[in-house]
Amino acid sequence: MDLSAITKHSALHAKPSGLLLQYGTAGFRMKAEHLDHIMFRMGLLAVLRSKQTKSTIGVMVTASHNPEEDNGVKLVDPLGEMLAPSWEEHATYLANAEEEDMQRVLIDISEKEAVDLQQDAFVVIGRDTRPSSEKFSQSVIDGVTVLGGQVHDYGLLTTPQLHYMVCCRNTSGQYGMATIEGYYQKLSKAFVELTKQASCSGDEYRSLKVDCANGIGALKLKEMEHYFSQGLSVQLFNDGTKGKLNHLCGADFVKSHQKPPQGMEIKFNERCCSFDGDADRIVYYYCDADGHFHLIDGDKIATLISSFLKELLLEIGENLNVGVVQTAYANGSSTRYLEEVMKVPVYCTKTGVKHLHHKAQEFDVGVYFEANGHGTALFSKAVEDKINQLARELEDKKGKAAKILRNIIDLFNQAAGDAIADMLVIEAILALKNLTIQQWDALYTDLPNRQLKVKVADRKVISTTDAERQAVTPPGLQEAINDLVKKYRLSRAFVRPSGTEDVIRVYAEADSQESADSLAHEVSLAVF
Ligand code: 16G
Ligand code: ZN
Repeated sequence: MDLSAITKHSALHAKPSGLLLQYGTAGFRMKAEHLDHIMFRMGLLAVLRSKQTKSTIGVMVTASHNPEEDNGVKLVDPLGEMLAPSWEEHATYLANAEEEDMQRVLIDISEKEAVDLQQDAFVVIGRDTRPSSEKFSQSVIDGVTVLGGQVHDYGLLTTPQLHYMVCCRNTSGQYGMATIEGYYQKLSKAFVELTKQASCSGDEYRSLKVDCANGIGALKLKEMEHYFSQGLSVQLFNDGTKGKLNHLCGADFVKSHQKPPQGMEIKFNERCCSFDGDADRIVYYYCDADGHFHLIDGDKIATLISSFLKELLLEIGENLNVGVVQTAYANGSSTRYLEEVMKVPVYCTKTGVKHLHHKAQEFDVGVYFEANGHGTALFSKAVEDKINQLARELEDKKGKAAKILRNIIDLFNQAAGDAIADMLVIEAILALKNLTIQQWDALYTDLPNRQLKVKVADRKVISTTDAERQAVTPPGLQEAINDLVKKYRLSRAFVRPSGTEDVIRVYAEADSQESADSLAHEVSLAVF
């Protein structure tokens, strides 16, 4: 380690004194003006992680669905997963080191993790379309190079595309080619093959309106569109040419306001979807004959996907364990439908993609989605091998199901939830199953629900257990919630400290909107 070079460069990315930040659920995220030192330091940390794992590490500069003025950064681990929890702690430790302590902290982390400093390091970088992102990726590069790491800067990418690149690079190309072209070709080939097998090729399956949140999803979908246009034509809205990133549009806006994004007119029967600002989340929606808006969230996406997969797996006759992973925010109707009608086991984890992803890895086929539209499906190596073999060897009904599965597996981004990949999976399933968006929506009826934020002096006074469904502290809070819940029918409520904002989140559901609203309100009063 050239310690004097580190000191010199670190001073060029000086930490505002007294600023303490934490590597949260999705990395560091806040107002862009305070983040330059974090970018430089995450470049340094990525080098240490790369040396330790002897693998390529990714750094993504994005603040997802946050306003344009914010930014953020997260590290991507070797197989395209989120950074390991012990390294999240190192990230926080390094981020908060005072200038004069930088060398000591770097040495500390290296010693704790037995990093061989002589080892080569390779870091790949991606960024979203925020005005601050380009400069920030330069700061990351500065951090990587000062520690002697090599860099490949992919420039503008969606978050899941960067996860894909990291995964490809560390699996000797087995997962795909680590280029944007490789990504487009892998997904489009699978999608076009699938849509060719769909018996219905009526016009209603051919077009989709996409709200791109004025973000990176628009650029990438425009680049990719002609690769899959044989199977689907997309009409892009909020493509970043006029509006502001995530402003009154995008998956987060549509899900939390339960209304259409600005800048998109929806006619009866039109199928629409929204991405978030870095294109790792997707929700669908439509308007019925009376002009009422209907949201199809991550829970219903998980239901569509898992029932489709279950059916195909039954056809190939393999006894595989399929599991669905949700969080406490999953609508009670979705959980009931999955368990009672579809007979698939459902598991609940804490909020945050890494928890769901980790749980889903335990199954032969694990489908995970947060209600907010973040999710994907994971297939074990043994299952993939088996399906490949059946697809190669059989020409009968079983072989046909295996071929569909083969393509569906290729279409999912197994490294991370991916709005583009999920969109193509959903479009392929609807076409193959000959389902309209209304029929999909009618699988079950969501229980009315309400989410509220409560500002408190210290959100840490609330701690939870049982995948955030039960409050442990402060004493008496859970009992109070239990009493409130008893007053309503089909009701459920929980509180949890947010991992991304300084607030407490309250969730309630019940048999009517009025009940859900008043239960949420009463629970929020109990928090004080
Ligand atoms: C982050 C998470 C998202 C989660 C959200 C919850 C990732 C990549 N993103 O955005 O999955 O739903 O945080 O935020 O893990 P909250 O803790 O503020 O409710
Ligand atoms: Zn996102």
